[in-house]
Amino acid sequence: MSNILGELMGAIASGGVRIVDLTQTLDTDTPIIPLPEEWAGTKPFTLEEISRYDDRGPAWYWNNFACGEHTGTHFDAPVHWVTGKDYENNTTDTIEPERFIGPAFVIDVAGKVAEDSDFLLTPEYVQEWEKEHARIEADSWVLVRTDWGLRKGDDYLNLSEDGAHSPGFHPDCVPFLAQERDIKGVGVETVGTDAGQAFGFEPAFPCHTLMHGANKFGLASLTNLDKLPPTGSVVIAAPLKIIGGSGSPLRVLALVPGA
Ligand code: 23J
Ligand code: MN
Repeated sequence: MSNILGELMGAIASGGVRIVDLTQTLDTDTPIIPLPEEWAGTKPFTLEEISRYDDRGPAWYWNNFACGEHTGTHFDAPVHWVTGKDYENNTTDTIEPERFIGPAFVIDVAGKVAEDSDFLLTPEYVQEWEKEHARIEADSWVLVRTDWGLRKGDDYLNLSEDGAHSPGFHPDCVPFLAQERDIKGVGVETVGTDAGQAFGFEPAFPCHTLMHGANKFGLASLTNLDKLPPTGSVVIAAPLKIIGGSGSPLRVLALVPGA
């Protein structure tokens, strides 16, 4: 094994590099995105036992599962949005695998979100964060820590009569991250990468519209972002190789420098 990979394996074995799982468990009550009724909705996750060491299969246990591509902790490919539909290699089966791995820049807005469920990350806020930490690198994952992943039950979607109330990106922040910083994509703890009220923004769903319009990715329903340092970790987020896939549930892993 080459030195660099041998050193990495040694560091993982010794705790010098820790693996943090940024994935929520897929369960039958995993929240799915609520869309206004005029639009088709996604299937929730379901699990159906095929056999469990019984007369249906004496020595083996297995299940069928079903869900939408955008269920639970999942990946958004550029083809998911109409603005990203004409890029080459824009589907889960054609994105080059090197693109799934990159350094993570973790912006903590949990305090702001505790005061205001509709908090929107602005380019000014990101630039203040950069002054304190580091400039966001090209081809990086920008992860927004909101502690939303700690919410349980109805508090997660946080639905009111006027729609969901959950944090997201200000429309001006997305071109800043996509063009000025040329990131790989964004990752959030909420059910989707756009704020709960983003159906009414200009443009509607600005993160989907402008991130995928710039051939970038999204990661939704992440958790454990509170376990990551602001800079210095590496995130691996490789979706299932669904033919023509617009996204998929996936396991998202962070490699974090240990003590
Ligand atoms: C379809 C329509 C609107 C949205 C979404 C999907 C998602 O958030 C998603 O999971 O990509 S906002
Ligand atoms: Mn999605």
